[in-house]
Amino acid sequence: MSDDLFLKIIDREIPADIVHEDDELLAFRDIDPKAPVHILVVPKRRIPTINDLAGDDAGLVGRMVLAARQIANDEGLADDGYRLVFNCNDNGGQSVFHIHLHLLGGRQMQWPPG
Ligand code: DGP
Repeated sequence: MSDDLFLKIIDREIPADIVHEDDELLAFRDIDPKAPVHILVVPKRRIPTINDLAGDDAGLVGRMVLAARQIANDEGLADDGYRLVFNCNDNGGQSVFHIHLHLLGGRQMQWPPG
């Protein structure tokens, strides 16, 4: 069994509230939401951090953003706006080492982030 939490969700070993699935991506609601809508867009292939992306992962990352945009639209966030975030390593606040794009919306975001 993998120790990668998000692979366990992808493999349905751990339940999650899934909002989107396709051949290469899964999106599900964050267990500890930081906004009224907080969804994680995750590639099914494990890439630990943004530092580990290869040049030919550009298409994958683009499709993660496009999936997040579609989900934001489906969640009714498009007009008011939303935030997309990748955290990387300690200073970035990354806690799960399987890249994921946070989609946050439903409230006013602050800048700069804490
Ligand atoms: P990050 O800190 O950027 O690595 O974000 C990891 C996120 O993953 C964090 O917001 C909480 C979420 N998370 C952790 N464990 C679980 C889980 O078991 N299920 C779900 N749905 N989300 C989880």
